[in-house]
Amino acid sequence: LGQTSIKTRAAVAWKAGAPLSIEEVDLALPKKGEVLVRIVATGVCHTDAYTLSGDDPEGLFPAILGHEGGGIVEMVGEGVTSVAVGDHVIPLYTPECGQCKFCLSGKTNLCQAIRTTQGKGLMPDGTSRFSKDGQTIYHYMGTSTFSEYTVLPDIALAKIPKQAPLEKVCLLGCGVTTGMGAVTNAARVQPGDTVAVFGLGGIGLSVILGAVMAKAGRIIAIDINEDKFTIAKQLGATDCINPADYDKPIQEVIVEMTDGGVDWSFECIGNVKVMRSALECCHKGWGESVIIGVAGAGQEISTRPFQLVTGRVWRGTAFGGVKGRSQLPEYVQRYLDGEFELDTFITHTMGLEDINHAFDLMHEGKSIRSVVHF
Ligand code: NAD
Ligand code: AHE
Ligand code: ZN
Ligand code: ZN
Repeated sequence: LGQTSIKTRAAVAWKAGAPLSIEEVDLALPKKGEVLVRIVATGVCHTDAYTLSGDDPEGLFPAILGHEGGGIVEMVGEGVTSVAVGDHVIPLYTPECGQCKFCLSGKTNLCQAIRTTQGKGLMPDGTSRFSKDGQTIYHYMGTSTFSEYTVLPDIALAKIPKQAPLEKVCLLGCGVTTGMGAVTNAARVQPGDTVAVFGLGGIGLSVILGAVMAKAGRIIAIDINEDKFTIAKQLGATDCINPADYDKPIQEVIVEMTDGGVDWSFECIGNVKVMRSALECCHKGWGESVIIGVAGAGQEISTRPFQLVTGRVWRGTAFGGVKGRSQLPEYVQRYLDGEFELDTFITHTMGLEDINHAFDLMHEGKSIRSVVHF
């Protein structure tokens, strides 16, 4: 009684470039409008590695990373009515307040209700719930799923069916939804369309999954790591190519392969040079390129404006354009209905104590997704 905080086991990023440190930290109980969630499982996304590397201009330390989780509501703060203790939830780094200009626009999933404080590693009231020996530890992407317990605003929780296995559908908290959503929301892939996918990690492979569901005619998968081609083909890629095998720019190769270019391309790496190739492999007059990859601080994209003058379109997307609270539960239901599977993406599982291994596997190109079980 009168308790104001709990202890939780978490992987702490004390500084850029250093391994995460598994320790017990303090977590203040949820305040007004907030919810305490027990994370059951979390995927490790390249964006976690990107921020840990120090390349993220918004990166803050010390922080508890992680944004691809699944969990169970343990306690609700004052005024919370949208979720209750025992509900199964997916944390949302793109929340949905339903009331801001962005939510009401009908044009975007980028709710801005709490974006400013979220980018500062803080809860909407401007403070952190995490600390260790009195020192503040920052939240990350509003989710901090690399902690057994975490606190989120209720607008950042999607309530999902209890029969959905959290250790699988956690991937819908970022990677798989991002790729699938990009195909239908950012692009509008039509039956028979030709698609190019640059980068065959969790995101690119999910784009392939989405493109197959959209009945794309040809799906060209591009990676410098040919080990990724097996799963890409298994998911439905029709052509797998390695830019290192050609002595000319990969965009020229693709334009020749496709009688003028692709209808849609997706950059799923975060490499600004590849972003250019992805744009320039698009068909003159109508081809559109979607940027999904996140590039490091100071990086900029470039191309000849002529590429756009002649009808190619450059666009981008976060979380596949999916509105978390109103639309993510449908993705979970589609998974439960057997429309797609997630096991192909989960190449490794481990306990929290081995989370640094997940980062090693990612950097070595050996994993698609590692899922950490608490
Ligand atoms: P990943 O590390 O699992 O996969 C990246 C893939 O790109 C790897 O297979 C790698 O071999 C390949 N690659 C690297 N350099 C390449 C090159 N020059 N040419 C061809 N292939 C190359 O990463 P991921 O988790 O799939 O994430 C991919 C990107 O998407 C990251 O930048 C991540 O931050 C970003 N992301 C964005 C969103 C969003 O909402 N926009 C969501 C999730 C992830
Ligand atoms: N902090 C980076 C931007 C990182 C970024 O673009 N994140 C994506 C999600 S990546 C998930 O794996 C996103 O949601 N972007 C929209 C937003 O509001 O952050 C930087 O460059 O500052
Ligand atoms: Zn992610
Ligand atoms: Zn909003």
